[in-house]
Amino acid sequence: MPINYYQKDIETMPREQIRALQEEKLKKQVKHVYEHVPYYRDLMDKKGVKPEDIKTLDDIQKLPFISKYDLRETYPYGMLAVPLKDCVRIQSTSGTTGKRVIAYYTQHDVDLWEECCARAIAAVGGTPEDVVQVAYGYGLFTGGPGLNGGSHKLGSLTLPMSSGNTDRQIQFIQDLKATILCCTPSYAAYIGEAMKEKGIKPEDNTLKAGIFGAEPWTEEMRRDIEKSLGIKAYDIYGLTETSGPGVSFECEEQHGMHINEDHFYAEIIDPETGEVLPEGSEGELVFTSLDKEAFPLLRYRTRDLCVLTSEPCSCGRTFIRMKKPKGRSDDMLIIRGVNVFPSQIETVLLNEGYAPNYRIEVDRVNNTDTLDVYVELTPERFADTVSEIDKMERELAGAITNILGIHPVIHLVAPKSIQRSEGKAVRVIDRRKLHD
Ligand code: DLL
Repeated sequence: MPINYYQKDIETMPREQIRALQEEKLKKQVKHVYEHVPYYRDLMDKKGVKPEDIKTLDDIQKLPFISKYDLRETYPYGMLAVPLKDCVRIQSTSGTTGKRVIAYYTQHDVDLWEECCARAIAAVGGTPEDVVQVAYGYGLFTGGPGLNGGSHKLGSLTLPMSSGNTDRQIQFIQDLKATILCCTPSYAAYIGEAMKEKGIKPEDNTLKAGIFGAEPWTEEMRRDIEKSLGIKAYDIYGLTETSGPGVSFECEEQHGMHINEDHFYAEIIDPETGEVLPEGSEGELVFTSLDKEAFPLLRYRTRDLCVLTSEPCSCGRTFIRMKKPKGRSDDMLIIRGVNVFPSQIETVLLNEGYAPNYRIEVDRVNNTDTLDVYVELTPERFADTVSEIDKMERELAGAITNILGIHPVIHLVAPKSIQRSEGKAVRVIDRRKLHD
């Protein structure tokens, strides 16, 4: 099968040319931001750097970072770099961790974003022959609008389902013969589970691929979804601050996500010191939007922890790849002094044969952190007697202790007792924050 691209010339450009293109765009972008965003101009002035000082890509390191703090400070219009009349759209984050981030788009910015999403759909084999079911939320969240626009650009038949109403999702997959499903991985797992309950076998649906992102998910979760839906499951990454989904996407090789480097320049930094780390090191991802007009963030700190590689990929795409992000640095739990990512617990649960329906609760009792993991029994992992359940709980606690080095309390609970997610799953409840 020939490799499917949306914009082959750009996606397979020699790396020197990509870097030359980035350099040229960066210089223009810094000037644009300096001239139109007084807040960032002040940050640059305080650092003693002028647009003329940015002559090469490496000079980017002279520029100040931007973080969520700055976006809150400048809410709602302070980062806007064009007159409001030139904007045609806003999108926004959910604002669960504070004030919402509002992202603005000119028509050029919407086109650029949708092109990135079209590349992602093409990379999983998408063509105008495909029926793309978009089950990410629509509205302020970027998931639905982004993949919707990408599918249009590609010329595929687009089903703008939004998230939720799982029975209808399954009915449309069946009746309209959807071939590509786009939603969060946790919702994909839920749709797979619901299909099974309806007696629909994985081979009985027409889906061939899924494009799943917006939350961290493990390789074990990928295999689980692939099995339950009978598809190949691909990762897609992005954030509202940089446009939305499509900053990077997986190709059929599935060895990391190719970053759309003609639009975004990526750096990995030490989250403590801000120092730029060499390729291959794990650190915080930082993005610079090279040609967005309305909301062009320079050196935006994502808080996502990740590794970059520019080793050639056999798909022919030359864009640098990022590994699956481990999660945001602020998703990391510190429990009894040990760093714990929820994804580590997910890996153990799925490897031990449980389904990806779990909840992690952290608390502090008598000055000691407690870790409780609630996991559902499944038809495959089931026990009737208390002693059997005790044994399974002890075994699972042992498996998690081996990986994390701290001992959790496991609660095996009835099938279907943990709430399913139709969007981004909320799996962690940290009650220590409530006490503080
Ligand atoms: O989640 C954009 C998106 C929509 C991406 C649909 C992919 C698919 P936000 O709501 O602003 O935007 O959240 C962005 O979600 O900083 C990561 O922490 C996390 N995230 C997004 N994609 C992935 C992924 C959208 N593939 C934040 N793996 C980011 C892990 C992801 N984390």
